Amino acid sequence: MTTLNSTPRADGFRMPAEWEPHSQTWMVWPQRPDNWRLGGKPAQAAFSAVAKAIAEFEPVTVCVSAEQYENARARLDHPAIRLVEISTDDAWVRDTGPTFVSNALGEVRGVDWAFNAWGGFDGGLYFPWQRDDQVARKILEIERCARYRTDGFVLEGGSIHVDGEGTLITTEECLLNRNRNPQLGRAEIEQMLRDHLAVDTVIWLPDGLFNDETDGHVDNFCCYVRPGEVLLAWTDDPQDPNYARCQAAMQVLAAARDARGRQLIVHKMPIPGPLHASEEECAGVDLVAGSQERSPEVRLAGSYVNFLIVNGGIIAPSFDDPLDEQARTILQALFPEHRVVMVPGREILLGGGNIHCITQQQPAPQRR
Ligand code: KQY
Repeated sequence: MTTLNSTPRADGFRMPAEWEPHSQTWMVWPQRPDNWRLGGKPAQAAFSAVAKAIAEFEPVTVCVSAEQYENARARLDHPAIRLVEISTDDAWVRDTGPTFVSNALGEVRGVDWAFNAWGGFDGGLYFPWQRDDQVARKILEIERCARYRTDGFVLEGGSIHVDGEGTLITTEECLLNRNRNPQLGRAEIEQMLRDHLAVDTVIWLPDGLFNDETDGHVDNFCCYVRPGEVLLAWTDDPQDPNYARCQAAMQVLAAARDARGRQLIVHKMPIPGPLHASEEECAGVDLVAGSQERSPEVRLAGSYVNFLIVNGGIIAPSFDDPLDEQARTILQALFPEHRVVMVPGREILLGGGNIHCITQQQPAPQRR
């Protein structure tokens, strides 16, 4: 495979918006018992439902270990779902997979960011993470896509959203965290984003959602729905620990201008819950030193913003919550040309993320 020493921007590549056409979506099969309760069985059912929902709109490739191949193949019984055997540490391909970039000639390449399990030895969620750090490279190799590797620069795909027209949204809580790139300041981090994603404007929200174990990934809090319009997780309850976070994000978004000089329209999405894991759910997770502990006292970072845009569809989590239908209505109104499909997201949330976090879109080659 080819690893390039240049940057995507210098080579005429940019990160497309998620709503641009995909050739497929990538996922990874969950199995680690210190993150997924009951040996991953409920999570495997949840991931299967997500994969099959996406497969109604576009092809899906699921990476699976050798020992889980037979089981995964039997459960992912859909003609549009392909399995490939890849060793991983866990199942968060948004963060471990490549960020695909494309050019006007219809070529697709990938950025392989360094990965440190969301903070390395300073708050990271497990050790070792070497196999997860290799996922992007392996996917690019399978797809015969050239690779840009950012050795020493840590970034997860869930910590960024782009509008495809030169603007990126992220959070200071994550990207400026000392457990990612302590050697770099804000300006240097912005420069990495400019060089690797071909963006011109970076909008920095102060924080992500309360208790998000990724240190506030933006994909659980705020996303683009089209150029100039974002969707922000929202509460009007001053007692909610998310209140100050939402207010601070709104202030930044209201004052922001995007790369094309637009003022942003901000849509609000209610936050489900508060949601908590039950005693029984927590008891089903293996206790391993260095892995994330689970407790019913800790509020889960549940969010309807953690959805995936696919070709003609929106795949969004539901939580068996009274707000589920309102979330669906909001999404359907924001995406009138897409069909909104809600898939139970609780099991994925118990592992620390949701549908956007467990998926990675690969853009279709497009001549522009
Ligand atoms: O939400 C994500 N992007 C990843 C969450 C990782 C949680 C590991 N327990």
